[in-house]
This record gives sequence, C-alpha cells and structure tokens, in this order.
Amino acid sequence: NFSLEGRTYVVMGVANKRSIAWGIAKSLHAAGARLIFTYANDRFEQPVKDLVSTLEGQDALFYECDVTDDQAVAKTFQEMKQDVGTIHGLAHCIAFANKEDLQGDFIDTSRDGYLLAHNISAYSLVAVAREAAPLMTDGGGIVTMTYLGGERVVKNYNVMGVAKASLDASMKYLANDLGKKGIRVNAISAGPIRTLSAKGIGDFNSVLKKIEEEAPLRRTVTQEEVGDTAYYLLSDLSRGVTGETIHVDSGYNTLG
Ligand code: 0WD
Repeated sequence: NFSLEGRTYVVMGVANKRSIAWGIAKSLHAAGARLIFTYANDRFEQPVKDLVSTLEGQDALFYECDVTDDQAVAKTFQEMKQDVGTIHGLAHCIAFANKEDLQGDFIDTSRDGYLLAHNISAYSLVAVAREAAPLMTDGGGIVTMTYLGGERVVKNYNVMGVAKASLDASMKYLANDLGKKGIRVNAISAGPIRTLSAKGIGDFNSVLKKIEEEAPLRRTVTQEEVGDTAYYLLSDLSRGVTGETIHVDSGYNTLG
C-alpha cells in the first residue's frame, strides 16, 4: 500500500500554478498526504493559499521561510514541530540567480552573484535538511530539484549550473549523513519547463524547442510528471533508493 494517507509532507517553493513545486503538491495530495507549504515572503502568501484552496479536502499549513536566513529556517521548523510533531518528507524546489548571470559568459559572474546563487540554490538544502531531520522521527524522504546544467555545460545556465553541481554533491553527502536515521535524500533532474524562474534564463524558448526536436520522447516534460516521480521518491516505493538523481527529461540526458 503506497498511499500517503496519514503522512505529512513539506513543499517549499510554490510561486504559482506553473511551479514545479505545485506539480509535486498535486501528486502528493492525490496520494492522500497532508501538506505543509513554505514561501519566501508575504508576497507569495495569498497566491499560495488561493492555489491550495483548489485541492479538495486538503487541510494544509503555511509558513513564511526565507531560506537565506538561518533563524527563519530554524523558527519555521520549530513552529512546525509544535503544530504537527512529525513530518514524513520534504520537497525542496528553490533556486535563484541574478538575471545578468544567466546569459553571456560564465567567466563574467561576479563574486556576489556566485555566492547568491549558491546560497539560495545549494546551501539552502543543507540548512533545511538540518532543521527538518529532527521532525522526521519515522524516517522519510527529502527530494530536491536539479538540472542537467550541473553535470555538463549548458548555454546560458552558467552560475546556476555550478550551483546545481554543488547541490548534487550536497544531496549525496546529506544522504550519507541522514541514512542512519532512515532518511533518504534524492534529486530529480527535470527537463526544461516554462516557469517563473525559467523566464530568467537567456533564450529559454530555443532550449524547449531543442527538447521537442531531439529528446527520445520528442516532447518536453510537465510539472505533473515531475510530481509523480517526487511521489515515488517520497513514498516507500523507493525505500531502497538514496543519494540518487532521477532524470525526468524525456531522455534528453542520454544523448551524446
Ligand atoms: O525548467 C525548469 N523550470 C527547471 C527547474 C528545470 C530543472 C530544475 N528546476 C528547478 C529550479 O532550479 C528550482 O530549484 O526546480 C526548482 C523549482 O523551480 P521552478 O518551479 O522552475 O520555479 P518557480 O516557480 O519560480 O519557483 C522557485 C521558488 C519560488 O517560490 P516561493 O513561492 O517559495 O518563493 O524558489 C523560491 C521562489 O520565490 N525562492 C526562495 N524561497 C525561499 N527563500 C528564495 C528564498 N530566499 N529565493 C527564491
């Protein structure tokens, strides 16, 4: 029985209905999970609450959590502990880089731009895992979102590719640390999907077009397809899997 009935999952990074985090939320909701949402600042509070109100029978909780602020992260999970006690998993769907660093040459990345991208997109997983793990008293799963640009050079992805490489390695070290507590940590490498964050990447339309022409499935992937893989990684279906990256990308990564 792989229902998530009676389990509670934290979803971080819903900005709007196009967010990958929203695709994950829908899959977990369909499997019967209770959901907790965190958003970066109060600008996202009402939009996220409005979206969640469309999930029938969902008794969700909401917390503001800017992942660049250690105290805010600690406070979020302390409050969560008081409110729900145990959580069974978490989806980390957060990244950011300055727009000027997502075009042109990587070599021109400023120190500040480099640190900002790594702070929000990679270190945040470490900070969040450290605070979330004590709430995962029954064991559980953590899943983060990565991209091919961390494995190889992808035009315009630049500093975000380097941050994803750091995120990928962090995921594996966290999997090793938390495995003894029965907590699994994995990543999904999604193919390009049109979202708010993707708007910042130079010439994103031609990236989508290339997938439609060349990927084995000859189409791009959807938030819902990523969501179903997250459901697999956060459920007992994947109980032997940790430190792994699953590509949900129409097979594009297999091309030479
Ligand atoms: O093609 C794509 N869209 C792909 C995205 C392909 C492969 C991977 N990904 C990754 C992204 O790099 C990111 O890690 O998926 C993850 C989710 O990205 P998304 O769904 O494309 O983007 P978006 O809908 O813009 O969500 C990004 C979230 C926003 O949500 P909330 O509502 O929580 O603020 O990251 C958030 C951003 O605001 N975010 C932060 N959250 C907390 N603290 C912060 C912050 N400091 N900065 C950005």
